[in-house]
This record gives sequence, C-alpha cells and structure tokens, in this order.
Amino acid sequence: MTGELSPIDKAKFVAAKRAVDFVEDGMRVGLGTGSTAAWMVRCLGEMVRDDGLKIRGVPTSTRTAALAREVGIEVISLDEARWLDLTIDGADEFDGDLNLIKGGGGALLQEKIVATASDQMIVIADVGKEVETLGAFPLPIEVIPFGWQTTKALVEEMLISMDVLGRNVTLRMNGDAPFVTDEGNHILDLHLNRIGNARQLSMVLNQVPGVVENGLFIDICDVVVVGYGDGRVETR
Ligand code: ABF
Repeated sequence: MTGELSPIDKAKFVAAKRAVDFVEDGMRVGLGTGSTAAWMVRCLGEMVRDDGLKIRGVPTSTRTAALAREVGIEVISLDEARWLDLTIDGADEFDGDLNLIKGGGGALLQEKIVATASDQMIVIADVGKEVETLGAFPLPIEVIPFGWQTTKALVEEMLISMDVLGRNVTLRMNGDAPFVTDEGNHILDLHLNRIGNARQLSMVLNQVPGVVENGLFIDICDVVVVGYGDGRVETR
C-alpha cells in the first residue's frame, strides 16, 4: 500500500496506522477528509478485507465516501448512524490543548458535525501541524453564497471590533470560480496570523448572519496521534 514514501507521507501514514488500532469490531466510525485521513481509510479498508473487521463508516465528504466504498468499507449516512463511536480525521493545526484549525480541504462543516456526534475524536497529523498558538494557517469559515460579500464585510468589521491583528479575508477560489463545498456553500479564509482567544472567536464568528460554521474545533478532539518523517509516532 505504501511503496517508497516521502518523509511527510510517511509521517501521515504512521499516524493513520496507529490510530486505526482504536477501531473495534461493530463500531460506527466517522471518516475524515484530507490526505492524512485518506491513509486511515485505506488502512481500515485493509483491515476489513484481510482481517474481517466489521465497521460502518460515516464519511465527511463525497471524496472520502468514494474512497471508503472503493476500499470496501460499508458506508452509511450520519442520519442512519445517529451517533458514532469514534471519528478519525486530519487537521491543519493543533495546539497544546488539542484545539484545532480544520477546513483547509473545504470539508469543515460535515467534519465538525460528525466529530461532535462521536464519543471520541482522534486527530491524525504530521508533526508539522503542531503549533503553540493557532492562527498561522488561515482560518476557513463556510458561508452561504447569498450575499457572501456582505457576510465578508460583516466578518471584517467583527475582527476590527475584536482587535484581531491580521484581518485579511479572502474568498477561496477553484480556478476562476469560487470554491463550492459539498453543501453548496463558499469558503472565506481568514488570515489572522495568531488567534489569541480561539473560543471567543469561534462563538462570535458563528453569530454573523451568512456564516454557517468556522474551522475552529474547540474541546472536540480527545487525542492527537502525531507522526514523524522517520516513522516515530507520539500520542498527545
Ligand atoms: C481535513 O483535511 C481538514 O479538516 C484539514 O483541512 C485537512 C488536512 O489535510 P491533510 O491531511 O491533507 O494535511 O482533515
């Protein structure tokens, strides 16, 4: 499955491989999105095929759903599962309190719903995602297309009123057109450099009309499995 991997891919793979040890027969598992999560889905597929592992997976994107089916994982919707035993997903940044920035892949809305509906959330990440303070990675927020420019202006005003230093807000593009999420929405990326009070920012952002959800995951993640390029794995 792995062949010759670059150090970064090796780090992602070993984190994913360790995290699937948490998966037990009969579990309903939330399946994250992104390149690290894709390794986890492939590892689970191997366990289903070779070890007879019986799980049902709830994907967090159309991309992950397609991969899960391809590797032989039974896919169900969140409404069928209602509640999940475990979710394993990647992240763009994590800090010492296991708070996260997610959404670089554009799937933050389904990812947050699925993670919140899980008894346990495990994040898998290469060590480069570890930060002291969240915010160097642009914070994605999902906004509805209707009046998105007004929503953007309201978010910018809100950042000024909160004295947030970096206030550059950009519409995520896919070539010449705005990026469209699985839910038919757009993504605004907030270039903040440093997020002083992530909990407060998350709450305030979600009060702005037009904002559906933001990529700050506060008090949702239980464990981070960190992979290194030399194959070491640590758990935070
Ligand atoms: C998902 O994939 C996202 O929440 C996050 O933005 C991204 C991480 O991607 P990768 O694993 O490719 O770095 O988990």
